[in-house]
Amino acid sequence: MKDVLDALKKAIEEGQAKDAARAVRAALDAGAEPGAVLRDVMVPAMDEVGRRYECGDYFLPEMLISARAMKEALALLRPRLVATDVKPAGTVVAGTVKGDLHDIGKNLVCMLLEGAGFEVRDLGVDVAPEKFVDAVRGGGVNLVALSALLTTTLPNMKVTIEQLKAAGLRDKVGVMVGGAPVNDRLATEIGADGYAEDAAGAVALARRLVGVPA
Ligand code: B1M
Repeated sequence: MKDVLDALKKAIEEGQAKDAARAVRAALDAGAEPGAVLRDVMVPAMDEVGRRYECGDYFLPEMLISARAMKEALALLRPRLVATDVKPAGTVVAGTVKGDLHDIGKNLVCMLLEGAGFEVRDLGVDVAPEKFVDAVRGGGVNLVALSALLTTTLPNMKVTIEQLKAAGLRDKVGVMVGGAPVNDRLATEIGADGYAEDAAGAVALARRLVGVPA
């Protein structure tokens, strides 16, 4: 099993999508637990890609092909992560904020929320505040989940919350925020209802915000 998981990590780090897919299938066939594969192998592989980018070993194209490999591997885990017989817990409108194209973490949060019984309306990436407002105005929404990976796009979380307020909708929904540069303090400062560090934490937070027992 260790060889398979090492091969998966290497394939994501080096952007070999086919090898990554092959390794995920092999790991699942050998009985690996999908959550552990994600947490212990795939997420650290993307962290390593970020580290290589930061120190100048990788450039944008390498980051991009690693992201593609990660997404292919994630697609194979998806059926296992979202398999659920949990009662509907509420509806979440999710998206990566305006100016930000990072969606792997947001997709993961959406998958685990679905797996926990939430209906998820994923608005995608580079989502303008008005789009979040329109989605909430449409009705039936309990939570808004905002993701941001860039320090430069963090302010758009605040703008989105302010636009919800201006539209008179802020009190009707819980707002949760997350992404690598986000923290508890920022969440409080911008008027969000909570911050989660990772996708599993996002599920726990979402349950708390809608009053569903963990
Ligand atoms: Co970008 N990028 N990137 N990038 N990229 C980072 C984020 C960076 C940290 C890399 C680095 O320098 N080390 C850096 C940001 C620095 C900063 O602002 N602090 C960076 C940069 C600078 C950039 C560009 C500006 C580069 C450039 O153009 N010069 C550019 C910006 C483009 C844009 O968005 N406008 C850019 C582009 C890209 C790609 C397109 C090539 C690609 C994204 C592809 C895609 O997502 N479809 C990419 C990638 C892959 C990364 C890294 C390497 C990996 C991100 C990732 O997918 N991680 C990243 C470095 C890193 O994070 N270590 C980096 C895996 C994922 C599972 O984790 O997304 O953190 P993460 O999600 C976690 C938690 O954060 C949390 O749960 C998730 C699962 O546990 N979470 C939430 C996320 N959202 C949440 C919401 C919640 C709760 C929890 O509630 C609502």
